[in-house]
Amino acid sequence: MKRLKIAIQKSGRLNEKSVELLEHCGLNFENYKSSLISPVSNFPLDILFLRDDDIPEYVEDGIADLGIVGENVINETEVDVAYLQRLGFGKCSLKIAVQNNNSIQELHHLNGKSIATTYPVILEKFLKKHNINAEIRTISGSVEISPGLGLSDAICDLVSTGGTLKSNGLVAFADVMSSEAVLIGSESAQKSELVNELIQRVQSVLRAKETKYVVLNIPKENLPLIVKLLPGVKSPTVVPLAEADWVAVHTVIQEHDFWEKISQLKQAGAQGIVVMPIEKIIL
Ligand code: PRT
Ligand code: ZN
Repeated sequence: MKRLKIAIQKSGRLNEKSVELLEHCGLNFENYKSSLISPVSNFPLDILFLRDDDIPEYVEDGIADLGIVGENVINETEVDVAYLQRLGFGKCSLKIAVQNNNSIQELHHLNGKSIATTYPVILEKFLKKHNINAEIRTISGSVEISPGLGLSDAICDLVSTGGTLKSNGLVAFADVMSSEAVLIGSESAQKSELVNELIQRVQSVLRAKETKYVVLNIPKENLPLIVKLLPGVKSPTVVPLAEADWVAVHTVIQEHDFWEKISQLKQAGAQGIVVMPIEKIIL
């Protein structure tokens, strides 16, 4: 059987989470920083460790069947690849920023100004879309210092916490794009059964991350109230307790409204609430 190849970042912001995701998919492989390729021992898959900028093209050319990379890199390299799954990590936004108290505060103020960036392709499209005529200065890194050095009037760079902008006396005023890590595939990869198997594993890991397993005790008479609050995977499992008129309810709760749900459950009479992480959810 043909072995698949997946390209992930060798080192950098996406490396650790990419490796972790593949491990949670049950794949066994050595994660030596020195190796460029690592075979998975229990699935017909080889892992290629590359610079993130190279990943979209490797996938477009079919050298790798799959890749994990930020959407910003995909858009910048303008490749033709299939988006197979958003992965929920490596979240950031590409923003335009200027020095504090600058007179540039709205997009149209950028007309006739210069913007330093490592994302000239995305920025050019953005400026065109908004009919802005600004000069793009493509640099290879440390974009945040260019206004201070007098190299440009503004910058267009990735922001996650905002700490870098702040410590360089910059303030963002326009969002160019938001980005997260995605699983991409080559044209042929989408038809492969092995790829589908892998996507399903990835999805079951992601679903599990978004949910918590919850066990709680409740007086039997309050059960209808609780069942309404907890749709669960299908419906909650109800187990009798030694104490008559009490039951234990087993269910899952979504991460996004977790605390809200817990407080509703307490109000509905739930006691002894135990919360556990879920490893996988296979539908
Ligand atoms: O060596 P290689 O080419 O593989 O890596 P790289 O240095 O090009 O990329 P790397 O590891 O820095 O980032 C990989 C990917 O992580 C990016 O392509 C994004 O998809 C994603 N990502 C998420 C980020 C950030 N958050 C981020 N904050 N990439 C870069 N940054 C930088 C940003 O450029 C700025 O310098 O972090 C700084 C801002 O961070 P805050 O937290 O201060 O706002
Ligand atoms: Zn890079």
